[in-house]
Amino acid sequence: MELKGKKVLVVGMARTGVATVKFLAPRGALVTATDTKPRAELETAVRETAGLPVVFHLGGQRREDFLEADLIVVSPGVPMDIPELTAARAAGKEIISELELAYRALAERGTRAQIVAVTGANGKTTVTTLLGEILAGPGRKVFVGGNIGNPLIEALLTDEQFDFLVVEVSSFQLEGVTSFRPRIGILMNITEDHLDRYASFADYARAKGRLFAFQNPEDFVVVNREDPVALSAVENTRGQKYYFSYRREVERGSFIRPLAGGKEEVVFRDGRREKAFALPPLTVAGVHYRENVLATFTAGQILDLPGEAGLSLMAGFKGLHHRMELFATWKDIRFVDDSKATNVGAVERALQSYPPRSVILIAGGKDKGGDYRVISDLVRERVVLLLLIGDAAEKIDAAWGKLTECRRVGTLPEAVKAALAAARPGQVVLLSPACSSFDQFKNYEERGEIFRREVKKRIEHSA
Ligand code: UMA
Repeated sequence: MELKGKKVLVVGMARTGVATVKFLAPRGALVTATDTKPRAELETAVRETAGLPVVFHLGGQRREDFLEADLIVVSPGVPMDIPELTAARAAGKEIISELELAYRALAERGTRAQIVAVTGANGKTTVTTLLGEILAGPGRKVFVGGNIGNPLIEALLTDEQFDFLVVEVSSFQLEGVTSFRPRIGILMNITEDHLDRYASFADYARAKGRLFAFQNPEDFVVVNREDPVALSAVENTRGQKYYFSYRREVERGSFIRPLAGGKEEVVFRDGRREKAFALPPLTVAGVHYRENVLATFTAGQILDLPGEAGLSLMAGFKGLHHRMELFATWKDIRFVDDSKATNVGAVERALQSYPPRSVILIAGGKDKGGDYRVISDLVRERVVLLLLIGDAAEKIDAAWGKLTECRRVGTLPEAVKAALAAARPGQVVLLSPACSSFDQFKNYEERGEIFRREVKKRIEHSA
Protein backbone atom coordinates (compact mmCIF):
# COMPACT_ATOMS: atom_id res chain seq x y z
CA MET A 1 0.00 0.00 0.00
CA GLU A 2 1.98 2.94 -1.31
CA LEU A 3 1.06 6.03 0.68
CA LYS A 4 3.76 8.43 -0.46
CA GLY A 5 2.22 11.15 -2.61
CA LYS A 6 -1.24 9.55 -2.38
CA LYS A 7 -4.15 11.91 -1.75
CA VAL A 8 -6.00 10.55 1.26
CA LEU A 9 -9.17 12.04 2.67
CA VAL A 10 -9.88 11.30 6.35
CA VAL A 11 -13.58 11.67 7.16
CA GLY A 12 -14.47 12.37 10.80
CA MET A 13 -11.95 13.96 13.14
CA ALA A 14 -12.70 12.39 16.52
CA ARG A 15 -10.53 9.65 18.01
CA THR A 16 -10.37 7.51 14.87
CA GLY A 17 -9.66 10.40 12.51
CA VAL A 18 -6.89 11.80 14.69
CA ALA A 19 -5.10 8.44 14.92
CA THR A 20 -5.55 7.89 11.18
CA VAL A 21 -3.98 11.27 10.36
CA LYS A 22 -1.11 10.52 12.76
CA PHE A 23 -0.50 7.30 10.89
CA LEU A 24 -0.84 8.63 7.34
CA ALA A 25 0.90 12.01 7.41
CA PRO A 26 4.39 10.85 8.48
CA ARG A 27 4.29 8.24 5.71
CA GLY A 28 4.14 10.85 2.99
CA ALA A 29 0.42 10.74 2.21
CA LEU A 30 -1.15 14.05 1.18
CA VAL A 31 -3.80 14.19 3.86
CA THR A 32 -6.97 16.25 3.95
CA ALA A 33 -9.10 15.85 7.07
CA THR A 34 -12.76 16.80 7.04
CA ASP A 35 -15.52 16.96 9.63
CA THR A 36 -18.99 18.47 9.68
CA LYS A 37 -18.23 20.05 13.06
CA PRO A 38 -16.63 23.50 13.08
CA ARG A 39 -13.00 23.95 14.15
CA ALA A 40 -14.09 25.39 17.51
CA GLU A 41 -15.54 22.00 18.42
CA LEU A 42 -12.52 20.08 17.19
CA GLU A 43 -9.78 21.81 19.10
CA THR A 44 -8.42 18.58 20.55
CA ALA A 45 -8.12 17.06 17.09
CA VAL A 46 -6.34 20.11 15.71
CA ARG A 47 -4.00 20.27 18.71
CA GLU A 48 -3.16 16.57 18.60
CA THR A 49 -2.21 16.71 14.94
CA ALA A 50 -0.29 20.00 15.21
CA GLY A 51 2.96 19.96 13.25
CA LEU A 52 1.77 17.30 10.81
CA PRO A 53 1.23 18.21 7.17
CA VAL A 54 -2.59 18.09 7.04
CA VAL A 55 -5.14 20.29 5.32
CA PHE A 56 -8.27 20.75 7.44
CA HIS A 57 -11.67 21.30 5.88
CA LEU A 58 -13.89 21.56 8.92
CA GLY A 59 -17.41 22.79 9.51
CA GLY A 60 -18.77 20.89 6.51
CA GLN A 61 -17.82 18.38 3.86
CA ARG A 62 -16.77 19.46 0.37
CA ARG A 63 -17.75 17.16 -2.44
CA GLU A 64 -14.57 17.98 -4.39
CA ASP A 65 -12.42 16.65 -1.52
CA PHE A 66 -14.16 13.31 -1.94
CA LEU A 67 -13.88 13.33 -5.72
CA GLU A 68 -10.21 14.36 -5.76
CA ALA A 69 -9.00 11.77 -3.23
CA ASP A 70 -7.17 8.59 -4.23
CA LEU A 71 -8.28 6.92 -1.01
CA ILE A 72 -11.01 7.80 1.53
CA VAL A 73 -10.75 6.58 5.12
CA VAL A 74 -14.03 6.81 7.00
CA SER A 75 -14.59 6.95 10.78
CA PRO A 76 -17.16 4.48 12.16
CA GLY A 77 -19.60 7.23 13.12
CA VAL A 78 -19.87 8.46 9.53
CA PRO A 79 -22.66 6.70 7.62
CA MET A 80 -21.46 5.11 4.38
CA ASP A 81 -24.40 6.59 2.46
CA ILE A 82 -23.86 10.32 2.98
CA PRO A 83 -24.15 12.06 -0.43
CA GLU A 84 -20.42 12.82 -0.68
CA LEU A 85 -19.49 9.17 -0.19
CA THR A 86 -22.18 8.04 -2.61
CA ALA A 87 -20.75 10.41 -5.24
CA ALA A 88 -17.20 9.22 -4.55
CA ARG A 89 -18.28 5.61 -4.86
CA ALA A 90 -19.96 6.34 -8.17
CA ALA A 91 -16.71 7.93 -9.34
CA GLY A 92 -14.85 4.71 -8.49
CA LYS A 93 -13.00 6.04 -5.44
CA GLU A 94 -11.69 3.56 -2.91
CA ILE A 95 -13.51 3.93 0.43
CA ILE A 96 -12.32 1.99 3.47
CA SER A 97 -12.63 2.06 7.23
CA GLU A 98 -9.75 2.75 9.61
CA LEU A 99 -9.90 -0.94 10.58
CA GLU A 100 -9.09 -1.94 7.00
CA LEU A 101 -6.29 0.62 6.74
CA ALA A 102 -4.76 -0.70 9.96
CA TYR A 103 -5.05 -4.29 8.78
CA ARG A 104 -3.36 -3.58 5.45
CA ALA A 105 -0.52 -1.77 7.20
CA LEU A 106 -0.08 -4.62 9.69
CA ALA A 107 -0.07 -7.21 6.92
CA GLU A 108 2.59 -5.21 5.08
CA ARG A 109 4.72 -4.92 8.18
CA GLY A 110 4.84 -8.71 8.12
CA THR A 111 3.76 -8.61 11.74
CA ARG A 112 3.85 -11.80 13.75
CA ALA A 113 0.81 -10.60 15.69
CA GLN A 114 -2.27 -12.76 15.69
CA ILE A 115 -5.55 -10.90 15.41
CA VAL A 116 -8.46 -11.98 17.55
CA ALA A 117 -11.55 -9.95 16.63
CA VAL A 118 -14.79 -9.88 18.56
CA THR A 119 -18.18 -8.71 17.34
CA GLY A 120 -21.85 -9.05 18.29
CA ALA A 121 -24.71 -6.86 19.45
CA ASN A 122 -23.85 -7.43 23.12
CA GLY A 123 -21.03 -8.94 25.13
CA LYS A 124 -18.24 -7.94 22.77
CA THR A 125 -16.60 -5.40 25.06
CA THR A 126 -16.55 -7.90 27.94
CA VAL A 127 -15.06 -10.66 25.78
CA THR A 128 -12.46 -8.28 24.34
CA THR A 129 -11.50 -7.23 27.87
CA LEU A 130 -11.35 -10.82 29.15
CA LEU A 131 -9.26 -11.95 26.18
CA GLY A 132 -6.85 -9.07 26.71
CA GLU A 133 -6.44 -10.18 30.32
CA ILE A 134 -6.01 -13.89 29.73
CA LEU A 135 -3.59 -13.31 26.86
CA ALA A 136 -1.40 -10.90 28.78
CA GLY A 137 1.47 -12.69 30.44
CA PRO A 138 5.22 -12.79 30.70
CA GLY A 139 6.82 -12.38 27.29
CA ARG A 140 3.53 -11.67 25.50
CA LYS A 141 2.70 -8.20 24.22
CA VAL A 142 -1.00 -7.64 23.71
CA PHE A 143 -2.82 -4.68 22.14
CA VAL A 144 -6.47 -4.36 23.11
CA GLY A 145 -8.47 -1.91 21.04
CA GLY A 146 -11.06 -1.20 18.36
CA ASN A 147 -14.63 -0.22 19.18
CA ILE A 148 -13.76 -0.55 22.87
CA GLY A 149 -12.19 2.92 22.59
CA ASN A 150 -8.74 3.06 21.01
CA PRO A 151 -8.77 2.40 17.26
CA LEU A 152 -6.61 -0.44 15.90
CA ILE A 153 -4.51 2.02 13.89
CA GLU A 154 -3.07 3.20 17.24
CA ALA A 155 -1.18 -0.12 17.35
CA LEU A 156 0.80 1.20 14.38
CA LEU A 157 1.71 4.49 16.01
CA THR A 158 4.35 2.78 18.13
CA ASP A 159 7.36 0.67 17.18
CA GLU A 160 6.23 -1.97 19.59
CA GLN A 161 5.75 -5.44 18.11
CA PHE A 162 2.64 -7.09 19.46
CA ASP A 163 2.08 -10.83 19.74
CA PHE A 164 -1.69 -10.46 19.88
CA LEU A 165 -4.09 -7.79 18.74
CA VAL A 166 -7.46 -8.18 20.42
CA VAL A 167 -9.94 -6.04 18.56
CA GLU A 168 -13.55 -5.24 19.38
CA VAL A 169 -15.20 -4.68 16.04
CA SER A 170 -18.50 -2.90 15.31
CA SER A 171 -20.75 -3.33 12.30
CA PHE A 172 -19.87 0.25 11.29
CA GLN A 173 -16.19 -0.63 11.06
CA LEU A 174 -16.96 -3.81 9.13
CA GLU A 175 -18.86 -1.92 6.44
CA GLY A 176 -15.54 -0.56 5.20
CA VAL A 177 -13.40 -3.73 5.11
CA THR A 178 -12.20 -5.38 1.92
CA SER A 179 -9.54 -7.75 3.27
CA PHE A 180 -9.56 -7.65 7.12
CA ARG A 181 -8.89 -11.21 8.15
CA PRO A 182 -8.66 -12.13 11.83
CA ARG A 183 -6.97 -15.40 12.81
CA ILE A 184 -9.90 -15.88 15.18
CA GLY A 185 -13.23 -14.11 14.68
CA ILE A 186 -15.76 -14.32 17.50
CA LEU A 187 -19.48 -13.63 17.02
CA MET A 188 -21.37 -13.31 20.29
CA ASN A 189 -24.93 -12.74 19.06
CA ILE A 190 -26.95 -10.67 16.62
CA THR A 191 -30.02 -8.89 17.94
CA GLU A 192 -31.56 -5.62 16.76
CA ASP A 193 -29.30 -2.58 17.02
CA HIS A 194 -28.39 0.50 14.99
CA LEU A 195 -31.51 0.33 12.83
CA ASP A 196 -31.23 4.10 12.53
CA ARG A 197 -28.24 3.37 10.25
CA TYR A 198 -29.27 0.21 8.50
CA ALA A 199 -32.16 -0.20 6.07
CA SER A 200 -33.05 -3.51 7.73
CA PHE A 201 -32.04 -6.04 10.36
CA ALA A 202 -30.74 -8.23 7.51
CA ASP A 203 -28.36 -5.45 6.44
CA TYR A 204 -27.06 -5.13 10.01
CA ALA A 205 -26.56 -8.91 10.24
CA ARG A 206 -24.78 -8.89 6.88
CA ALA A 207 -22.37 -6.21 8.12
CA LYS A 208 -21.53 -8.39 11.15
CA GLY A 209 -20.90 -11.36 8.83
CA ARG A 210 -18.14 -9.41 7.04
CA LEU A 211 -15.84 -10.20 9.96
CA PHE A 212 -15.55 -13.70 8.49
CA ALA A 213 -15.73 -12.88 4.78
CA PHE A 214 -11.99 -12.95 4.10
CA GLN A 215 -10.95 -15.80 6.38
CA ASN A 216 -9.12 -18.86 5.04
CA PRO A 217 -9.38 -22.50 6.15
CA GLU A 218 -6.48 -21.98 8.58
CA ASP A 219 -8.47 -19.29 10.43
CA PHE A 220 -11.10 -19.83 13.13
CA VAL A 221 -14.67 -18.79 13.77
CA VAL A 222 -16.12 -18.89 17.28
CA VAL A 223 -19.89 -18.52 17.24
CA ASN A 224 -22.82 -18.76 19.64
CA ARG A 225 -24.60 -22.08 19.01
CA GLU A 226 -27.80 -20.66 20.54
CA ASP A 227 -28.16 -17.68 18.20
CA PRO A 228 -29.70 -18.67 14.85
CA VAL A 229 -29.03 -15.29 13.22
CA ALA A 230 -25.37 -15.47 14.23
CA LEU A 231 -25.13 -19.02 12.89
CA SER A 232 -26.49 -18.00 9.51
CA ALA A 233 -24.15 -14.98 9.38
CA VAL A 234 -21.14 -17.35 9.42
CA GLU A 235 -22.62 -19.92 7.04
CA ASN A 236 -20.38 -19.03 4.10
CA THR A 237 -17.08 -18.51 5.87
CA ARG A 238 -14.10 -20.68 4.99
CA GLY A 239 -12.76 -20.52 8.56
CA GLN A 240 -12.93 -23.54 10.89
CA LYS A 241 -16.01 -23.25 13.04
CA TYR A 242 -16.06 -23.67 16.79
CA TYR A 243 -19.24 -23.23 18.80
CA PHE A 244 -20.11 -22.29 22.36
CA SER A 245 -23.35 -23.03 24.15
CA TYR A 246 -24.58 -22.30 27.65
CA ARG A 247 -27.13 -25.10 27.50
CA ARG A 248 -26.07 -28.00 25.29
CA GLU A 249 -23.04 -30.07 24.40
CA VAL A 250 -21.21 -29.19 21.19
CA GLU A 251 -18.88 -31.39 19.14
CA ARG A 252 -16.40 -28.61 18.41
CA GLY A 253 -16.07 -25.82 20.93
CA SER A 254 -17.05 -25.29 24.56
CA PHE A 255 -19.93 -25.91 26.92
CA ILE A 256 -20.59 -26.23 30.65
CA ARG A 257 -21.16 -29.66 32.19
CA PRO A 258 -22.93 -29.89 35.57
CA LEU A 259 -21.24 -32.18 38.10
CA ALA A 260 -22.36 -33.76 41.36
CA GLY A 261 -22.66 -31.45 44.36
CA GLY A 262 -23.59 -28.36 42.30
CA LYS A 263 -20.11 -28.13 40.81
CA GLU A 264 -19.49 -27.47 37.11
CA GLU A 265 -16.77 -27.96 34.55
CA VAL A 266 -16.04 -26.32 31.24
CA VAL A 267 -15.46 -28.76 28.42
CA PHE A 268 -13.58 -28.04 25.20
CA ARG A 269 -13.79 -30.38 22.23
CA ASP A 270 -11.93 -30.07 18.96
CA GLY A 271 -13.88 -32.77 17.14
CA ARG A 272 -11.53 -35.54 18.30
CA ARG A 273 -10.44 -34.94 21.87
CA GLU A 274 -12.10 -33.52 24.94
CA LYS A 275 -10.52 -31.47 27.74
CA ALA A 276 -12.36 -30.51 30.91
CA PHE A 277 -11.52 -27.90 33.57
CA ALA A 278 -13.25 -27.09 36.84
CA LEU A 279 -15.32 -23.90 36.63
CA PRO A 280 -14.91 -21.81 39.80
CA PRO A 281 -17.99 -19.86 40.99
CA LEU A 282 -18.41 -16.75 38.84
CA THR A 283 -18.53 -13.31 40.46
CA VAL A 284 -20.71 -11.95 37.65
CA ALA A 285 -24.03 -13.80 37.54
CA GLY A 286 -26.27 -14.58 34.57
CA VAL A 287 -26.43 -16.64 31.40
CA HIS A 288 -24.84 -13.90 29.36
CA TYR A 289 -21.68 -13.79 31.38
CA ARG A 290 -21.45 -17.57 31.01
CA GLU A 291 -21.61 -17.08 27.24
CA ASN A 292 -18.83 -14.49 27.48
CA VAL A 293 -16.70 -16.94 29.47
CA LEU A 294 -17.33 -19.76 26.99
CA ALA A 295 -16.49 -17.61 23.96
CA THR A 296 -13.28 -16.36 25.57
CA PHE A 297 -12.35 -19.84 26.76
CA THR A 298 -12.88 -21.31 23.27
CA ALA A 299 -10.55 -18.74 21.73
CA GLY A 300 -8.04 -19.41 24.52
CA GLN A 301 -8.10 -23.14 23.79
CA ILE A 302 -7.62 -22.58 20.06
CA LEU A 303 -4.56 -20.52 20.99
CA ASP A 304 -3.37 -23.26 23.37
CA LEU A 305 -3.59 -21.16 26.52
CA PRO A 306 -3.77 -22.92 29.88
CA GLY A 307 -7.42 -23.57 30.78
CA GLU A 308 -7.35 -23.29 34.59
CA ALA A 309 -5.63 -19.93 34.81
CA GLY A 310 -7.97 -18.34 32.27
CA LEU A 311 -11.08 -19.68 34.00
CA SER A 312 -9.99 -18.53 37.42
CA LEU A 313 -9.28 -15.06 36.04
CA MET A 314 -12.69 -14.94 34.38
CA ALA A 315 -14.40 -16.21 37.52
CA GLY A 316 -12.96 -13.32 39.52
CA PHE A 317 -13.81 -10.68 36.89
CA LYS A 318 -16.06 -8.02 38.41
CA GLY A 319 -17.67 -6.79 35.20
CA LEU A 320 -17.38 -3.63 33.14
CA HIS A 321 -18.00 -0.07 34.23
CA HIS A 322 -21.61 0.98 33.38
CA ARG A 323 -22.58 -2.61 32.54
CA MET A 324 -25.02 -4.00 35.12
CA GLU A 325 -22.92 -2.36 37.80
CA LEU A 326 -24.33 -2.36 41.32
CA PHE A 327 -22.97 0.88 42.74
CA ALA A 328 -25.17 1.61 45.76
CA THR A 329 -27.54 -0.13 48.18
CA TRP A 330 -29.77 1.93 50.44
CA LYS A 331 -32.61 0.70 52.69
CA ASP A 332 -32.33 -2.66 50.91
CA ILE A 333 -32.89 -0.98 47.52
CA ARG A 334 -30.22 -1.77 44.93
CA PHE A 335 -29.09 0.83 42.38
CA VAL A 336 -27.69 -0.58 39.14
CA ASP A 337 -25.93 1.36 36.37
CA ASP A 338 -26.42 -0.32 32.99
CA SER A 339 -25.92 2.83 30.92
CA LYS A 340 -23.99 0.75 28.37
CA ALA A 341 -27.28 -0.98 27.47
CA THR A 342 -27.92 0.94 24.26
CA ASN A 343 -30.17 -1.64 22.61
CA VAL A 344 -33.17 -3.78 23.50
CA GLY A 345 -31.14 -7.00 23.65
CA ALA A 346 -29.02 -5.53 26.42
CA VAL A 347 -32.10 -4.53 28.45
CA GLU A 348 -33.43 -8.05 28.03
CA ARG A 349 -30.25 -9.42 29.61
CA ALA A 350 -30.52 -6.96 32.46
CA LEU A 351 -34.18 -7.65 33.26
CA GLN A 352 -33.62 -11.40 33.18
CA SER A 353 -31.30 -11.00 36.15
CA TYR A 354 -34.00 -9.81 38.59
CA PRO A 355 -37.09 -11.41 40.14
CA PRO A 356 -40.63 -10.64 38.91
CA ARG A 357 -42.13 -7.24 39.81
CA SER A 358 -38.93 -5.98 41.39
CA VAL A 359 -37.48 -3.46 38.91
CA ILE A 360 -37.92 0.30 38.62
CA LEU A 361 -36.60 0.77 35.10
CA ILE A 362 -35.24 4.04 33.73
CA ALA A 363 -35.14 3.87 29.93
CA GLY A 364 -35.06 6.12 26.88
CA GLY A 365 -32.62 8.32 25.02
CA LYS A 366 -31.89 8.53 21.31
CA ASP A 367 -33.97 5.95 19.47
CA LYS A 368 -32.09 3.65 17.11
CA GLY A 369 -35.03 2.42 15.06
CA GLY A 370 -35.50 -0.98 16.71
CA ASP A 371 -38.66 -2.63 17.98
CA TYR A 372 -39.10 -2.32 21.76
CA ARG A 373 -42.03 -4.77 21.79
CA VAL A 374 -39.77 -7.82 21.45
CA ILE A 375 -39.28 -7.81 25.23
CA SER A 376 -42.84 -6.81 26.23
CA ASP A 377 -43.43 -10.02 28.19
CA LEU A 378 -40.34 -9.46 30.26
CA VAL A 379 -41.22 -5.83 30.96
CA ARG A 380 -44.72 -6.83 32.09
CA GLU A 381 -43.30 -9.54 34.33
CA ARG A 382 -40.35 -7.77 35.96
CA VAL A 383 -40.94 -3.99 35.90
CA VAL A 384 -43.08 -2.32 38.59
CA LEU A 385 -42.46 1.24 37.45
CA LEU A 386 -41.17 2.51 34.12
CA LEU A 387 -39.61 5.99 34.02
CA LEU A 388 -38.99 7.31 30.52
CA ILE A 389 -36.48 9.97 29.51
CA GLY A 390 -35.18 11.54 26.30
CA ASP A 391 -36.33 11.61 22.68
CA ALA A 392 -37.50 8.00 22.55
CA ALA A 393 -39.93 8.34 25.49
CA GLU A 394 -43.02 8.52 23.31
CA LYS A 395 -42.08 5.51 21.20
CA ILE A 396 -41.22 3.41 24.26
CA ASP A 397 -44.41 4.53 25.98
CA ALA A 398 -46.38 3.28 22.98
CA ALA A 399 -44.63 -0.11 23.24
CA TRP A 400 -44.46 -0.69 27.02
CA GLY A 401 -46.60 2.04 28.62
CA LYS A 402 -49.64 -0.16 29.17
CA LEU A 403 -47.72 -3.12 30.56
CA THR A 404 -46.87 -1.53 33.88
CA GLU A 405 -47.08 1.84 35.62
CA CYS A 406 -45.35 4.28 33.29
CA ARG A 407 -44.34 7.94 33.61
CA ARG A 408 -42.59 10.20 31.13
CA VAL A 409 -40.25 12.22 33.32
CA GLY A 410 -38.06 13.86 30.68
CA THR A 411 -34.61 13.94 32.25
CA LEU A 412 -32.38 11.58 34.16
CA PRO A 413 -32.30 13.67 37.37
CA GLU A 414 -36.13 13.70 37.35
CA ALA A 415 -36.14 9.95 36.83
CA VAL A 416 -33.85 9.43 39.82
CA LYS A 417 -36.08 11.67 41.97
CA ALA A 418 -39.19 9.68 41.01
CA ALA A 419 -37.41 6.34 41.46
CA LEU A 420 -36.25 7.14 44.98
CA ALA A 421 -39.71 8.34 45.97
CA ALA A 422 -41.31 5.13 44.73
CA ALA A 423 -38.73 2.43 45.56
CA ARG A 424 -39.48 -0.15 48.26
CA PRO A 425 -37.04 -2.50 50.06
CA GLY A 426 -36.06 -5.46 47.92
CA GLN A 427 -36.50 -3.54 44.67
CA VAL A 428 -33.89 -2.54 42.09
CA VAL A 429 -33.55 0.88 40.48
CA LEU A 430 -32.07 0.08 37.08
CA LEU A 431 -30.81 2.50 34.43
CA SER A 432 -30.89 0.34 31.30
CA PRO A 433 -31.91 2.78 28.56
CA ALA A 434 -32.29 0.62 25.37
CA CYS A 435 -31.17 3.73 23.49
CA SER A 436 -28.00 5.63 22.75
CA SER A 437 -27.23 8.65 24.88
CA PHE A 438 -26.52 11.33 22.30
CA ASP A 439 -29.82 13.24 22.69
CA GLN A 440 -28.97 14.43 26.22
CA PHE A 441 -25.39 13.33 26.97
CA LYS A 442 -21.92 13.21 25.42
CA ASN A 443 -21.82 9.43 25.59
CA TYR A 444 -23.06 6.50 27.68
CA GLU A 445 -20.26 7.01 30.20
CA GLU A 446 -21.44 10.53 30.99
CA ARG A 447 -25.05 9.28 31.29
CA GLY A 448 -23.93 6.62 33.76
CA GLU A 449 -21.89 9.07 35.82
CA ILE A 450 -24.80 11.51 36.07
CA PHE A 451 -27.10 8.69 37.17
CA ARG A 452 -24.71 7.67 39.94
CA ARG A 453 -24.12 11.23 41.05
CA GLU A 454 -27.86 11.96 41.27
CA VAL A 455 -28.56 8.76 43.19
CA LYS A 456 -25.77 9.38 45.68
CA LYS A 457 -26.79 13.00 46.15
CA ARG A 458 -30.39 12.07 46.94
CA ILE A 459 -29.38 9.23 49.26
CA GLU A 460 -27.09 11.56 51.21
CA HIS A 461 -29.81 14.22 51.48
CA SER A 462 -32.34 11.81 52.83
CA ALA A 463 -29.87 10.15 55.25
N1 UMA B 1 -18.87 13.17 11.27
C1 UMA B 1 -18.66 13.78 10.04
N2 UMA B 1 -19.54 13.52 9.03
C2 UMA B 1 -20.64 12.73 9.22
C3 UMA B 1 -20.85 12.12 10.49
C4 UMA B 1 -19.93 12.36 11.49
O1 UMA B 1 -17.69 14.50 9.83
O2 UMA B 1 -21.39 12.55 8.28
C5 UMA B 1 -17.88 13.44 12.34
C6 UMA B 1 -18.48 13.95 13.64
O3 UMA B 1 -18.73 15.32 13.59
C7 UMA B 1 -17.40 13.57 14.65
C8 UMA B 1 -16.74 12.37 14.01
O4 UMA B 1 -17.24 12.22 12.69
O5 UMA B 1 -16.46 14.59 14.87
C9 UMA B 1 -17.16 11.18 14.87
O6 UMA B 1 -16.57 10.01 14.45
P1 UMA B 1 -16.88 8.67 15.28
O7 UMA B 1 -18.29 8.71 15.74
O8 UMA B 1 -16.48 7.54 14.44
O9 UMA B 1 -15.99 8.91 16.59
P2 UMA B 1 -14.70 8.18 17.16
O10 UMA B 1 -14.34 8.93 18.38
O11 UMA B 1 -13.68 8.02 16.13
O12 UMA B 1 -15.31 6.80 17.69
C10 UMA B 1 -15.36 5.63 16.87
C11 UMA B 1 -16.51 4.77 17.37
N3 UMA B 1 -17.76 5.51 17.27
C12 UMA B 1 -18.86 4.99 16.67
O13 UMA B 1 -18.89 3.91 16.17
C13 UMA B 1 -20.09 5.85 16.64
C14 UMA B 1 -16.27 4.37 18.83
O14 UMA B 1 -17.29 3.46 19.24
C15 UMA B 1 -14.92 3.66 18.94
O15 UMA B 1 -14.63 3.43 20.30
C16 UMA B 1 -13.82 4.51 18.31
O16 UMA B 1 -14.18 4.88 16.96
C17 UMA B 1 -12.48 3.75 18.24
O17 UMA B 1 -12.57 2.64 17.39
C18 UMA B 1 -18.28 4.00 20.13
C19 UMA B 1 -19.66 3.49 19.75
O18 UMA B 1 -20.65 4.09 20.15
C20 UMA B 1 -17.99 3.55 21.55
N4 UMA B 1 -19.76 2.39 18.99
C21 UMA B 1 -21.03 1.81 18.62
C22 UMA B 1 -21.51 0.83 19.69
O19 UMA B 1 -20.67 0.30 20.43
O20 UMA B 1 -22.72 0.57 19.72
C23 UMA B 1 -20.85 1.04 17.30
